[in-house]
Amino acid sequence: MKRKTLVLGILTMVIVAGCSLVSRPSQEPTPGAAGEAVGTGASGLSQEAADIAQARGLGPDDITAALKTYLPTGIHDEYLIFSSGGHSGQLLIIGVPSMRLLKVVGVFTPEPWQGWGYGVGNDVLEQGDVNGHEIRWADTHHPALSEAEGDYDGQYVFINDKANARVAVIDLRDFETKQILKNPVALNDHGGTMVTPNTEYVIEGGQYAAPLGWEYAPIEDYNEEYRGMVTFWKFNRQTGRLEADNSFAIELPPYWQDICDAGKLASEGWVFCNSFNAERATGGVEEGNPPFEAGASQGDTDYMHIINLKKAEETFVAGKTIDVNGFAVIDLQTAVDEGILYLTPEPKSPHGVDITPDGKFLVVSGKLDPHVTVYSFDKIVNTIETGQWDTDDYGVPVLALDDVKEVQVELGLGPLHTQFDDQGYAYTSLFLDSAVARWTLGGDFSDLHPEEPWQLVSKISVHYNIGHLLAAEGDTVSPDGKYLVAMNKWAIDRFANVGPLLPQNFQLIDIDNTGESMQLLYDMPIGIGEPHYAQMIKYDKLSPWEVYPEIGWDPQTQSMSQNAVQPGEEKVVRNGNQVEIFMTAVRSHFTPEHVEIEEGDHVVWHITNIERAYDATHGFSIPGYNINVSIEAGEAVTIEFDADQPGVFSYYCSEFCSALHLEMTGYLMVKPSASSAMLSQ
Ligand code: RUQ
Ligand code: CUA
Repeated sequence: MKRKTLVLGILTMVIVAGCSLVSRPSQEPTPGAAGEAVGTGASGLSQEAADIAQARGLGPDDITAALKTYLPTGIHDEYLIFSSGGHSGQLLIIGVPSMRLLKVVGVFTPEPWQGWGYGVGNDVLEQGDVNGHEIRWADTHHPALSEAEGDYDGQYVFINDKANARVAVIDLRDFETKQILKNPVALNDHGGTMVTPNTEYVIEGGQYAAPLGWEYAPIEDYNEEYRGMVTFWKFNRQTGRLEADNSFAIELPPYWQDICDAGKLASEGWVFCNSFNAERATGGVEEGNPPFEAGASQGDTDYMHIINLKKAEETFVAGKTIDVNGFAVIDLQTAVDEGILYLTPEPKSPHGVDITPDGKFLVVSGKLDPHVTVYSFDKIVNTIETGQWDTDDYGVPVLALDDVKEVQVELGLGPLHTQFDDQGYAYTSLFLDSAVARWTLGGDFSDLHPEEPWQLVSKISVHYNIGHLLAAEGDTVSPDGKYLVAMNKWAIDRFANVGPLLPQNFQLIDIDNTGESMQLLYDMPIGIGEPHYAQMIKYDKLSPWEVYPEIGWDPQTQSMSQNAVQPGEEKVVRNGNQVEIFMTAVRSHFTPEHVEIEEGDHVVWHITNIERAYDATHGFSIPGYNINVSIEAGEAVTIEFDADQPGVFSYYCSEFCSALHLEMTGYLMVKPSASSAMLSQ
């Protein structure tokens, strides 16, 4: 009974406090949800809640955690996570603090609900083909929200495909993929995508060295013929497209460049990438050579790459480039001669570079070193100015670690990635420890916290094997603090067993209570591929459309479609064996409902959803022809196919749009051609 009273008291306290946790959008919760419960029925509800708490053995922390993530119906999340969908080739959108999955955006991979690859988006997917090979999966790693002055601006998000070195552009007005580009220089990437502070460029760093343009060269020629790269894709904010003609790559030594970050504020105009095979190990364990894992980690240090992007841009504009597969590349010698590229040692198989919010310090974690190494951008620039350095085998300047290092901070085992909050703390994922370390920044951040600078403050356990972490706007010039998500690779015992392939585990952590310990709030299983990185943006920075701006809108051009069909203009037009169908969709019918064509016709089918109501989406599917599209209010789509199967095909609306949704159907009648009619007799 005593415990019950305690729980009850805390429950009431946190219920009241909890109301201020989440900023509420304009609409009110539906009656009977939290608003009423707190005001009137508190004692009755709390008694029931206390019973539940007792039955489940929930302590005060559990109850607080539950309340911090609970959102009554109709209440929106304060933040959205844009997460890599891993192998699914998609982009996941998740609300915070509720951790509700809101959408899975089809990017590199067909997505049936959105019709992505089943009638629409095919052109975009084809842009990602490699030498004419259809690639319809992707290993997505790092989404990057577009930025203005180093802050997320909520307009676009980019994401890379590590497996095939591709980048994609998603427009956040309608959350649809607009462009996929295959990197012409490399077959795989990893250090993409990251953006420069005003999204002038989208960065795509390479990974496993190979001859540029994926030419052949024997592995014995590794040092001479194999190369790394980093690509700078020019982004045009007006058109919402990356412009290959205004983009360029830099040839790099074959050190296996890994993850990059763009300088900001103090370091704007520079880009930093770590690498993890300065040893230039070439593997071949079957021939008695050390395996890659040993060969690539035998040295004490690898190389951070320091790139002067301003100078690289000038060099590109001056035309001092070579051509690889039709793409401009600054070769390694030019990069050295023009003062574009510098290296500096970084300890023990590092993974990523993360720049502090003021742009003054760079944090690198060695996976096999219990420290993070903090570099001073000032010291880097000063050292470059002195001209005092050694060079590597390719003549690239190597700045001495002692000249550019600020400090090393011991955090724990297997440090990987670092993010920041608004209180002068950094957070680093510890893969081997399965923990997140909170530590203090120095420099101007020292004033923000009571502790000594550059010091481990606390740790929280996560479950298990954390890869990336993300804090709210935690890689921008103005992080929000509040929430952090641990992107755990392993889940082991956290969820019901669903067989040997387990979901990953996203764990939401409250980091708002600085001074006290971080609190684990919620476990979210991710059962659709292995996400790598994600970013968290304040929801009110986004302004997505509710319906497309005009009836007959083409999402690919974000303008009125030439093929828009207005009500009353529906028709079927034949021109030789080319048949063009102009159709409208509205609750609860398609016009026309009969389409009669001939086997062998080439069909171009335009459909406009003429609705103006929020959420009034119609689907359109034709059996046997692998067609299913989603047509949102105002949208105009065009589908093309060859009518190579005679018969009667009932097309129908595949989105439950109305009470008479089942009646939203029609018949496509494909008359057998004379020859197939003969055959069937
Ligand atoms: S990652 S293994 Cu730690 Cu960003 Cu791709
Ligand atoms: Cu339209 Cu169902």
